[in-house]
Amino acid sequence: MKKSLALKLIENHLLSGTLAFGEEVSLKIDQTLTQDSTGTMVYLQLEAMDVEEIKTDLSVAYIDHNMLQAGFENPDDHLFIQSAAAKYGLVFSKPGGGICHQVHLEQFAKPGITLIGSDSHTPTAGALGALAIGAGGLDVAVAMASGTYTIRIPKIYNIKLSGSLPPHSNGKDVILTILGKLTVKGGTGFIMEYSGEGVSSLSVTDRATICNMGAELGATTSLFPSDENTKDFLEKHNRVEDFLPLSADEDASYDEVLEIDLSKIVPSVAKPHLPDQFEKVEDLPKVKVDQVAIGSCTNSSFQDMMKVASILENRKVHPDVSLVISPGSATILSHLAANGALNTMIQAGARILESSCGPCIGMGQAPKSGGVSLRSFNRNFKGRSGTMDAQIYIASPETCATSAVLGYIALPSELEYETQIEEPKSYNHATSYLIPPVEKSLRPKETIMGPNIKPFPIGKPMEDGIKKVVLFKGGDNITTDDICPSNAKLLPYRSNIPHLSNFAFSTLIDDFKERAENNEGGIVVGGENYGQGSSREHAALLPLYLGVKAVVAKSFARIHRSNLINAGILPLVFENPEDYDRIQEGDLLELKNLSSAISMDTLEIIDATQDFTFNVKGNFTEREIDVLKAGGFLNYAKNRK
Ligand code: MIC
Ligand code: SF4
Repeated sequence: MKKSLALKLIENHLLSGTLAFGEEVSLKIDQTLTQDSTGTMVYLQLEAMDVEEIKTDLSVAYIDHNMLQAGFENPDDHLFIQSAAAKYGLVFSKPGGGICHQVHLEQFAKPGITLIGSDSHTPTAGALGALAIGAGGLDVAVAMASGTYTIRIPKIYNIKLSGSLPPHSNGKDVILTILGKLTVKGGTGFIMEYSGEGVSSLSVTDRATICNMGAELGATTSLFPSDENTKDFLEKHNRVEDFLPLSADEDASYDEVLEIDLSKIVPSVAKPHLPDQFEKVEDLPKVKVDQVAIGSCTNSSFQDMMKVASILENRKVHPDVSLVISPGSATILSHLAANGALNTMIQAGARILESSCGPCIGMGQAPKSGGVSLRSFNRNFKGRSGTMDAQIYIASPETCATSAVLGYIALPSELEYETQIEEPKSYNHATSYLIPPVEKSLRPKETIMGPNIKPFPIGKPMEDGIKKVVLFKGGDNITTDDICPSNAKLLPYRSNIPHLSNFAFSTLIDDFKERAENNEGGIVVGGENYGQGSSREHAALLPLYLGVKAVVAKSFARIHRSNLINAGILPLVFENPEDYDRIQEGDLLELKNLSSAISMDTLEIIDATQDFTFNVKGNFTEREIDVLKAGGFLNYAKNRK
């Protein structure tokens, strides 16, 4: 069989299982990454599993999300992670070093490797031909402990590129176009594999933006071939020895194909409040902007920053606009400082933020009430900016910078600027932010835990039946930001589940915790694509802590489904989506004989309030059944010792 690149990489790392769609396989994992907002859980879990040594070639612990240090909580988390990095022999990337995905691309990711990260945008490294998958914290902890990751082989979606990008378009416009066509659930169950003669016209930077936002399609990962541009990128980052040419077999077979002519890609936006709300900038009515934010793991590369500087050169930010810029890594920031671009930005009136996630995760720079904010980021979920009624648009850095000058969402071609950026021949990596693994004999035995770090909840073995009330019924595309909101006030509590549980579902309802407490736990009902967005396992741990036993939805986002199972919560899918309409909040639902029913094709649920029954599907693998029966992965792992 002619193979796609994705299948070749899976085959190269296959430890057990069959190379066929839907099969559960175990893969060898070469690298892992964590960031601080999910990382504290990863390291608490490593501790709980009594892991002594990690099995990967390289694991990096980044600090890039929680950077405000408004109280002791964040710095305590940073120190805990640093101490865990020392204990387990990881590379530690200090606060200020940059956003995990950008730094990993620059310094560590390589063609042909496998990488698992506790962040949904880990697939950014697919730009270099790495098989890079975002996962819940526990799965990353297990990957570090065992050097393996278990996954069901996804289908492969081929995005066939022809032509080349026009000068005012960015990789961002390509992925916004794809999102407009396929929607935020169009990639669910797929690896997006790019091919075609158009690939060679895209820099690794543009490829990284495209792979990054594959997460917004719900895809397992995204992947580009490794070619001359890959070699050039690695050469400039002083590690050409990591180059390995990689591509799919000619005439490889794919499950789906979408053809994109790059020469037709024009500057575009995603309108509020989802990344698939595509519109060409030329078709937008005049939208006045209050704030423009440029950066994030999607679009904060050297080239992006230089285009922004070129647009701002000898111009001023519009008096009614606040422009904030966060370069993706200390390496980029240092180059901008050395070549004068930083000065250009400052002279134009931009506010320069440190190299971190910042406003992308609501850590500061919330827009004014009802304000319009245009961002070069990847997610525009309602409330994520920190202002519930703000209108967030997403676009390329070029569109953002032009709009910051003109005061409304504008086409980059409205201003003259340098569209061809010359990169440094050799990047001067800001390695002072990276602490290499501590030598084995010198590794500390203990980690350092501040008072804000609370133990995480552990599930109880599954009972034979569930009889619980529907605590909340939500619609389609509920995000993990809805289930566990993140903003400057809450992010410092990522290692404190009891505190965070007060805010479960709080972007949607005010009293979820109260409902859960009054009913001694319960069941949640959702529509399509339940749990899309972030990989944060907190979106499973808060419900676990509050006694949620099952989530019944029309469909689930991949990472969240795994996180629910790891937490011992049943993710069940309506067999007949119309039953969703019948169920009401407050209904008492009953699942009987669960120990045997869980292995069946379909399970029956009785709605005792309305007196009818309906079927749901679990579609669990053997391993998932064992994890659920044990009451979550940690119990399962303990039982197996
Ligand atoms: C995000 O973009 O939502 C985050 C913050 O990076 C998350 C991880 C988190 O919730 O900490 C992600 O994408 O996985
Ligand atoms: Fe950070 Fe935003 Fe990227 Fe998430 S999407 S890793 S918050 S920059």
